Amino acid sequence: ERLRADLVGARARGEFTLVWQPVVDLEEQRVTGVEALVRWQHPVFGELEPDEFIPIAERAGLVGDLQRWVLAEAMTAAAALPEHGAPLQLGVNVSPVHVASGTLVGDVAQALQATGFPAQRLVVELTGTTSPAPVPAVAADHAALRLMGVHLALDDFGAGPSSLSQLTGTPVDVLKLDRTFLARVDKDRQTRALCAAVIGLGRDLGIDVVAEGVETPSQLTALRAMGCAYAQGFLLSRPLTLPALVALLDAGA
Ligand code: G
Ligand code: G
Ligand code: NA
Repeated sequence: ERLRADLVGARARGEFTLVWQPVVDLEEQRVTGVEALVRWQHPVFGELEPDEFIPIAERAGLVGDLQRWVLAEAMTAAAALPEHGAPLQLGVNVSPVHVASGTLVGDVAQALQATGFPAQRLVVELTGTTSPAPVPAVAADHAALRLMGVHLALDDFGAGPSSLSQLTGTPVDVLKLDRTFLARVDKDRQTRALCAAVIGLGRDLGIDVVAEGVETPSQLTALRAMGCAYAQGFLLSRPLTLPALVALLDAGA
């Protein structure tokens, strides 16, 4: 298929780019982190979103190569971001297929070493929605990453096959509350109760909770009322180009 063939040389041709979405501390009202999101500038089809090409890369055995580029590029760029206050945390998404391939730990270690980026500022975001049941090798990977000082986040928490049992394996540092909950957090009691429960669980377990996909002021109000510490979403900021992110940080966000 066309995209699959084009993916093979895309990295070498410099067609991948990153955009950056701020993570906001709701109490301090400032940006404390950024999530790096990959884009593919396809020569014919224009900008493609990861949902359109990560699955193809996974099936073609190319996701490790793509991910190594993302890790190095994200850390290089994040290391050079302006600091106003505490250094930003950097979130990088990893594909479950990459985790299962067994090279993730080595790839992260290599990128940390090559870029000099502090492991403590890296947050590896693991998607639960597509991952198979965690196998021991995967749990060992997670433990190895944490030993290196890297933080782990469970992405899209609460959606798909993600489950509470994920919290009994390797400790995680961050739960990212899936944006499908946010869409209704200010609309119905059941959703509000679920969000409050996840936020409370995070507090009890010492895990930071980030609400994803905040789009309206009323959603933000509901989250604040529940004591949610961090949020991400179009209301706070869309994913930005690097220059736009730098401008936002310099403006004292
Ligand atoms: O903005 P958005 O279309 O970027 O992202 C869609 C999905 O693609 C998200 O669920 C995100 O987790 C995933 N994604 C974004 N960037 C990367 C990446 O660098 N690697 C992997 N494996 N997934 C990513
Ligand atoms: O968490 P994941 O890595 O699954 O999320 C990243 C994806 O979510 C990207 O596609 C990004 O563009 C998208 N996204 C970020 N904020 C919002 C939002 O407020 N609303 C919606 N619908 N999507 C968002
Ligand atoms: Na993510």
